[in-house]
Amino acid sequence: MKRVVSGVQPTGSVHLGNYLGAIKNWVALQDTYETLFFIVDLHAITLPYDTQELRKSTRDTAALYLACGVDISKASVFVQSHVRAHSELMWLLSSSTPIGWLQKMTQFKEKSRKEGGENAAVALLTYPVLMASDIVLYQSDFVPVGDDQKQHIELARDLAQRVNNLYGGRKWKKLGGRGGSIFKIPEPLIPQVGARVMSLTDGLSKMSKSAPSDQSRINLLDSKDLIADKIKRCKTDSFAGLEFDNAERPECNNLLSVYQIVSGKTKEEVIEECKDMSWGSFKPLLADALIEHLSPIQVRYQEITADRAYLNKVLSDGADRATEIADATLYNLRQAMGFYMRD
Ligand code: AQP
Repeated sequence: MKRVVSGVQPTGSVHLGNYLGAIKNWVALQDTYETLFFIVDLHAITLPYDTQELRKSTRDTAALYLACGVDISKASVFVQSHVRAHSELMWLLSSSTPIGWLQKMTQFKEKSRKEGGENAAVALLTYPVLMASDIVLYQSDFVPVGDDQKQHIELARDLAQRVNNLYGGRKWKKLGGRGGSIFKIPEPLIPQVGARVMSLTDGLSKMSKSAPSDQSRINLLDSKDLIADKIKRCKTDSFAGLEFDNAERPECNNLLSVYQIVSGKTKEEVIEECKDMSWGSFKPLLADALIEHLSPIQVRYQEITADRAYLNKVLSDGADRATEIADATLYNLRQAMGFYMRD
C-alpha cells in the first residue's frame, strides 16, 4: 500500500487554509493509502514561541485532526517530537545538504527578514532539512500539502536523490546492506481547489497563522458569530456580479472557491448560483455554509478534548507505529553511511 505523510505546526489556531489546503484532503486519502499524520512541534520552535502555548497547541491540533475526520482505525496520529528519529535523521541529512539550497528557500528569506536577518535562528535555515526528514523517514510516496510547501517538497526530493546517489546502491551493499535506494522519492499532492486560501483582508496574501490581524483568517474553532462577523467585514470589490479566475478580483476568486468547497458544490453550480449576486447577498450565504461545515467539527473537538486519556492513548499508539517504520529507515541509512553498527 502506498504511504502518505503530512503535518501541521502547532503554532497557533488551525485555520481554514490549513484545513482546506491539507487536513480535509488527508481525510479523503486515508481510505486509499497507509497514512501518518503528525503534529510538527519540532518545526514550531524555529521562531520565538511561548512554551505554555506550544504544549496546549500541540494537544489542540491533535484533537482537531480527529475532529476533522482523521480516523485512527486507518491513520497513525502522533507528535513529531515523540519519534526521536526525526531529529536524528535531520542531522544525518544535514551533512549532505548544500547551504545554498537552504538559503534560496522563499520561506526562509521571508521569515528571516522578519526576524532581523542575522538574528534569525539557525533552525529557520535548516527547517527544510527537518521537513525532508519527516517525509523520507517513512518512505512516503505522497505528501498532501498546500501550494506554499511546493518548494520544500522539491528540496526533500532532491535531497533524497542525493543521499541515494551518495550512499545507496553498490556502496551500501558492500557495507552489508540490501543495496538499491535508501529513500523513496516523494511526490507532492496539491489540491486543485483550496491549495492557496487567501487572507480575508488581502486577496493577494495567503491566509496564515502569523498574520497579525485575526480578521484575516477563519480559525476552525471560531464561534458562529465571529465567523459571520469576519465574513461580513472581509475585503471585497466594487465589480458587478461574482466570478472566478479574474486576476483583478483576487478576493472574489478566493471567497467563491471557499464557498465551492464548504458547500460541496461544483464550480459550475457556484457560477450559476452566484454570477448575478451582490456581495450583500453572497456574504451571508458564505457565512452560513462555513458555519454549517465547521459546526460538527467543533462539536467533535469538544468531545475529544474532554477525554484527555483517550487523546494521549491515540498519540502514544501513533508514535509506536511511526517509530517502527522510522527506526528501520534510520538503521539503513546509518549502515549505508558507514557508521559502526551496534549488535
Ligand atoms: N493559506 C493556505 N492555503 C492552503 N494551504 C495552507 N497551508 C497553510 N496555509 C495555507 C497548509 O497547511 C499545512 C500546514 O501548515 P503549517 O502549519 O505547517 O504551515 P504554516 O505555513 O506555518 O501555516 P501558516 O498558517 O501559513 O503559518 P505561517 O503564518 O507561519 O506562515 C501545509 O500543508 C500548508 O501547505
